[in-house]
Amino acid sequence: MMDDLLGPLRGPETLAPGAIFLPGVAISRQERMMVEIRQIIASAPLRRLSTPGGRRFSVEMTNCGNLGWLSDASGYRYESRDPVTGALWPSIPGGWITFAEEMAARAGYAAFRPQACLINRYAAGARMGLHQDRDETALNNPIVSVSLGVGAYFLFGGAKRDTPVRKLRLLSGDVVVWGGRSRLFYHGVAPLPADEHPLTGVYRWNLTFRRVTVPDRP
Ligand code: MD3
Ligand code: FE
Repeated sequence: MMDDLLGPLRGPETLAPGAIFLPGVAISRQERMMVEIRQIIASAPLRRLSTPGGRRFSVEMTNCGNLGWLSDASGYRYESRDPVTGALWPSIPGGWITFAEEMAARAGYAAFRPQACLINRYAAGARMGLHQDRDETALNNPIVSVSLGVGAYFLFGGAKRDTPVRKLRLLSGDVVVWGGRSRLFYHGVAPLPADEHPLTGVYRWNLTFRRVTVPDRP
């Protein structure tokens, strides 16, 4: 077996109830995705947001989609316009939507239709502290995460802040679908190592596809 060269086999794996790890499934699309990211950030520039408490995120962020995630002194929320430009957020590229929907379907969430894509960029030392994603009303929908570029350690805990965290190495092209009972689990990202990747140079990018609102019922 070639296992000794490739390391442990990386296949679909359930990390926690409702959380499915799909290693490498975006590799064939990652180059095109980076081209599309560059187009998006040309109209919705990356920025370091402020927390409601007045600290700044070390991660640079922007959004595409009908809604974008924001944080400032007024709190965390989703809005349809970019406060930097005053314009609507750029559209989510069509290929990203079908890909995110297919990944969600593979994890058992066939009805997932994303409205927002948060784009995070990590340079060396950038991190994301332990938090829950709870600014979405549509909490019965999963979040689909795609990692690109430099590898990072993702930290995932449980339903309470003091649940011990497990570490998961996320490499370029890895996808994780977080839904069901893990949707409100605490999670974060350890400081990015000073490293390089041929696709992205010194950076790690993460895309998270999100359903924010519950569809209206007739
Ligand atoms: C687990 N981003 O933007 S994505 C975030 O790599 C965020 O940039 C990280 O956490 C990153 O909010 C991790 C994976 C992720 C996203 C949402 C989750 C994991 C999750 C929601 C619940 C549990
Ligand atoms: Fe998060």
